[in-house]
Amino acid sequence: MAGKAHRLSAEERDQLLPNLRAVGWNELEGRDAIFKQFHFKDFNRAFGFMTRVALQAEKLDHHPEWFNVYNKVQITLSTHECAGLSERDINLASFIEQVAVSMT
Ligand code: H2B
Repeated sequence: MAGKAHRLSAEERDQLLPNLRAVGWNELEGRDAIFKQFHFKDFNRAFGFMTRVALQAEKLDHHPEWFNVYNKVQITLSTHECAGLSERDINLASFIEQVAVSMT
């Protein structure tokens, strides 16, 4: 991972978050993180999605917080290194969206 993560500035948020908001990502209350819940047809789809995200997360060395029950996957993204939202979260969320679209 090149460079140190920094918390996104207000200007960076204005620029980077609208696209993610438009597809259902929201900022958490009381914590500098973004959240989205996904629904799939069944557990196989949900876990296939998680597997693809997991491999990319490991490659990026940037990992989601997530919770799965059957066909539901809840994901929270935040960067421990800067205790808040960084560009790494935006990039991982964009990747997650691509995978989700291909799994539905
Ligand atoms: N994931 C997330 N979400 N934030 C981090 O700061 C982070 C991570 N740091 N995965 C990585 C691993 C770090 O612990 C290693 C040592 O680079």
